[in-house]
Amino acid sequence: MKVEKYLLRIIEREGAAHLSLIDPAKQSPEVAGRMASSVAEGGSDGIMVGGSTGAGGELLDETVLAIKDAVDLPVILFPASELCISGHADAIFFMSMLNSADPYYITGAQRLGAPRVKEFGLEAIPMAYLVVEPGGAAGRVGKANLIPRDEPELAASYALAAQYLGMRFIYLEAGSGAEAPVPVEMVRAVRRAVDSTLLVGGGIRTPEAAAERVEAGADIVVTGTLVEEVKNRAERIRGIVRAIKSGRGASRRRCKRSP
Ligand code: 1GP
Repeated sequence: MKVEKYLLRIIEREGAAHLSLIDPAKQSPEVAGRMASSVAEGGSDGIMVGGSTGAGGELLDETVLAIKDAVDLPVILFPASELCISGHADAIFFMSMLNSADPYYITGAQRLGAPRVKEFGLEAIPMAYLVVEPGGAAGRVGKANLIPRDEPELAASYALAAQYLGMRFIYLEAGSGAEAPVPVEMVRAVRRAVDSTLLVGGGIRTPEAAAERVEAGADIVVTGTLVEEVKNRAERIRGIVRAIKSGRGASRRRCKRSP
């Protein structure tokens, strides 16, 4: 089954999905494989591989292969540039940072990477990447005109533009390790504006924070820093997964999407 369809099916049946982010630059492929096993044990629905450091080449290939050896979950590339593409992954978030000040991050890297995506036969999932304050490394590297935390309607306008441009997924990113995740009010404003599949990530560390954002309309919660924690990794992920799949979010999505 295609990865996009797999994710949509989980969202429809379980109310929301959880993705774990592994940055290939932060550990050996072998350790990445072990991390993947414990997030799978915690109930994560898939693994995103990438990071602002832009690891590519052999390290990326070996990391993807180690993860695929360790778990039966889809591996989705989350590339910082055209150099971060591996033919061993199952899919790629083919993303454009719509609020970047640098055209390279909007269409430049995409132009350079597209032929490789085709050559590898990767499933490309079109995604708008919107970076919200504080933005972290993603905001700095991508030269983002950060969306202020108190301007939910600005995020909603970008999201609507993304939908009209044909992007089926929209990622609201506060930056890895952000002190506070994307505000709930902003998630709600974006959900009101679009029907797209909505991802939220950056600074989500607790089941409550994750569940609040799903209740506000997020379809997919992404956690990265939590995955890097050595202690109780599976339990911490399990707490988040349970919270997003059992709350009001679950019934909300089921009601909205059932025929
Ligand atoms: C970063 O949104 C992701 O792109 C994950 O953020 O590391 O804070 O979970 P965290």
